[in-house]
Amino acid sequence: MCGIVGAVAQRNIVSVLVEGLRRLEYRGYDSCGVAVLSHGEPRRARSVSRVSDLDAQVRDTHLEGFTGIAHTRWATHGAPVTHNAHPIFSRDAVALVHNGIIENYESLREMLRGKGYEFVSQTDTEVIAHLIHSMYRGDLFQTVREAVKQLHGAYAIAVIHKDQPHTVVGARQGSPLVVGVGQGENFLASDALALAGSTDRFAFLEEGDVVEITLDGVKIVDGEGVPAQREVRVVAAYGGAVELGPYRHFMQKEIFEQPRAITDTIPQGDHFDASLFGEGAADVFSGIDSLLILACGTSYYSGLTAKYWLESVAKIPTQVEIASEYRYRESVPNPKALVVVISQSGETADTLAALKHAQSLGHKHTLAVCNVATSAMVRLTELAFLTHAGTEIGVASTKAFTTQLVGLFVLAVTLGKLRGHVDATQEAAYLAQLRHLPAALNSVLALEPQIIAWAEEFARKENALFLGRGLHYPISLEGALKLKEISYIHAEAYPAGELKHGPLALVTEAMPVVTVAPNDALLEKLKSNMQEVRARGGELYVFADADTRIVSEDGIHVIRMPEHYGLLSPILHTVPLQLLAYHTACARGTDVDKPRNLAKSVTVE
Ligand code: HGA
Repeated sequence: MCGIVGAVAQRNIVSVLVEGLRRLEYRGYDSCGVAVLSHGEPRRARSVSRVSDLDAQVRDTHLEGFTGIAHTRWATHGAPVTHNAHPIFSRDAVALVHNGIIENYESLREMLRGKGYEFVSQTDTEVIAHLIHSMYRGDLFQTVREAVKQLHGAYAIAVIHKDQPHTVVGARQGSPLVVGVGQGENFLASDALALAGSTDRFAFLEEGDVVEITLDGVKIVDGEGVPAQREVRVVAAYGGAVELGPYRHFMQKEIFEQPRAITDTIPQGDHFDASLFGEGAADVFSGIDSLLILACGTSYYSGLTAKYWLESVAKIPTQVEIASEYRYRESVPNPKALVVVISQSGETADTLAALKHAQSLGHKHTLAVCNVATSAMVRLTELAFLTHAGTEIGVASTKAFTTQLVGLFVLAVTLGKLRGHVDATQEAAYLAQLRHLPAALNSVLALEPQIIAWAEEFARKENALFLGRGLHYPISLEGALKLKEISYIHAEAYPAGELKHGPLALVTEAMPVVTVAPNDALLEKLKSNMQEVRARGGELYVFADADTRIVSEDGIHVIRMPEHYGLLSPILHTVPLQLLAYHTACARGTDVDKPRNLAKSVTVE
């Protein structure tokens, strides 16, 4: 989703800004741009192509300046065309970049038109630029503080004014923005990754903050206008994570990184302990009577999987809800419920809003399962479990999902122990299974050549059904999501028992049916469902545990998974579905890491 970079320095910062955009490319975007103050005037370059094209433009036009802002745009208001690309100008004095959505932009536009401002884009963003221009009286920081009071909606902005050559002003409400602290130079960015190579010291802005960066200073006021200090933290190890190495795409690299990511996420020590979730977790856990999990997309599916674990291992009632639905519906709050929010980035706008909504309803106990320690979500929740997936660049989530599952399994066992449902022998067995998981994953990854052969066939299809039962139903949902996200094949997932209640009508020889078939208590039921498909001429592609005795025959293709892996089996069964989607997309020649219309950090509603 949109990425923002800003810089004030005593050197030409165009290359820093463009490199920052390159590092934010993984978030997904459809156009990009950069503006600098050059000899007292804002100058810009914009592109509806890639950042590499923008880079060529700035070199060709010798765009140079010591103060500037840059942006990758994922259009919400107005098509992805050059005149809508940011930075947006107001009367050649103000240049502004924006991440988010201004909900009252229509009334502001009317008001500003009344003052003689001409609108040249279809963006909601343009009202902010003109508003700041109209209110400017010589102090950009003060102007932005006043102007943002009139905005409804979500924003992170960075803005420059031609009369203040060594100043960038930023503000955030609902969208992320960090300050990068340098020596004699300072930066703003949507996330710290953008500034790798320029600084490793960051201050994370709070909701409502307005910030001014100059050559030698950073000034922050909070939403009430009160001067604020935000702790400056060293955030290291961002540098090399964005290298592709020997892989063809980041998604492939990230699929193969899962054994390592899971090893790093599995807690050390011989016990599942509440302290893994933060200080005071034991007290919180002993006072709760249920869980409410809120998430979006792939993270929602990890929540759905966790519901099975939490109810079977910890015997604690668990509700899982899509964050964007929860935040707008009237629900009945239960102050004794633990609210669990799940997000790779910790900045997912809908999940953040759902968390705040839950808090406003009186939910005191909150836990984030998240991959970014410095994210808004981790800062807003009482407790946190950090996954150690490392930077995930591919838009389609892989290692973030499986490490979330590890975190949620640890939560289920920890709660089970505290509630007296997991004894020491069980605990040791769960821990041993977790520790063996990376090795088991390696043997699943070794199935890649067989999956490539299937992918060649899938690439010619336009529809696919995915079936799973019980714990593996959410995994079939995740498999269908992966396939549609990156190969653009229409895919739907069903709990296999639902087949006869509708989707069976779709089954013909043209409809491949992918089946997740672990050797669990539901295997015999699943086999019956498979027969229902075969009887209608449907072609089955089955990921079957080796001990299921499901064999390949006419119309049934089988890839053998390692032995059944008990409660952790969903983590293993996810991986071949990721590989199937990946290789199908490769065979169709899609832009695997940046699928059309999608973005990585979904920081708008
Ligand atoms: N609403 C603005 C910015 C969109 C955005 O933040 N995307 O991530 C626009 O459409 O230009």
